[in-house]
Amino acid sequence: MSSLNKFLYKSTLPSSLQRVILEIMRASKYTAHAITTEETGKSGETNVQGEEQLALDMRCDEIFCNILSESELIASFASEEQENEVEINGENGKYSVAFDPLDGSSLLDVNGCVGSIFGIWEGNGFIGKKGKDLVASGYIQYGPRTTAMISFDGKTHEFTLCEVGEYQLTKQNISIDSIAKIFAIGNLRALPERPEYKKVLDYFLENKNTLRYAGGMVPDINTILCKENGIFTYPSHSEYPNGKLRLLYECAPMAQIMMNAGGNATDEEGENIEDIEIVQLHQRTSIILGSSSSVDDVVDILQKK
Ligand code: AHM
Ligand code: MG
Repeated sequence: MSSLNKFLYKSTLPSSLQRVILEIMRASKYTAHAITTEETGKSGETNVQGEEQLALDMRCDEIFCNILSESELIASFASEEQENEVEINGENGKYSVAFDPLDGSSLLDVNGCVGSIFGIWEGNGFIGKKGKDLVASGYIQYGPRTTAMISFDGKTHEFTLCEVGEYQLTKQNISIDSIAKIFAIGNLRALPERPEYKKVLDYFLENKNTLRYAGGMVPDINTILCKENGIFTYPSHSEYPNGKLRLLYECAPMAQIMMNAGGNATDEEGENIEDIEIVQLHQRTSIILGSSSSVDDVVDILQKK
């Protein structure tokens, strides 16, 4: 067994990037504690996207912001909970970090799994960058256990938070099959207006695929990586004409994590998520992600209409 610290130390990552990853993982420990111990009620505030914020959305955002603000390595950060990016050391910093401090918070009141997602880019700021420019990415799942998938250098690894408060390596070089047996089909509200999405559902049913849908992007994608096959779909519809999930905070990091495990991630038109340019901090995209050959099949069905 190797601790995250030792694993990073033995990697080829620059020590500055190792330190940024460790700072994010430090924030995740406070976040895990806050989720287990603090109130799950509403805050009375709404975020930039007009969504009602829970007190924990704000608390977890504060944890990430406070920890990243202390680091001399951070040029800027951007949070899904905030309208604008925050410059910390500007051009004197080395990395910019985008994060969703508490993804899937609508699952908190039912004690469902939630997560944090992050992506690290070199330099100052995010606009004009792409998912393929990420130097590291990851997510943390706060479930019965706290686990993390961290991706860099073309590989994705799982770590588990142990009793003594240290992340230990639990799975190295995750690799998923090209054909999905598990499916997580999001946004079924699109079905009445998108018959081609109904065909995607029929395709999974006809292939006798197994439904595993948690309703949170982190646990749904974590299932695919842990079971080493599967597909997650979240297409657009009239309520979310460009899809619901955000490119910067959710889809670009998740795409890198999945691609580094041998999977694929595209939008519903088949464009690679990692090739989509970030033109706005809160830009949304549709996403089809997971076992590569199944991603191709779903895009084909959606495109034939
Ligand atoms: P959030 O960032 O506001 O929590 O929204 C993202 C979440 C994802 O975790 C999940 O896949 C999706 O929203 C589910 O949304 P819905 O239940 O509206 O289909
Ligand atoms: Mg989110």
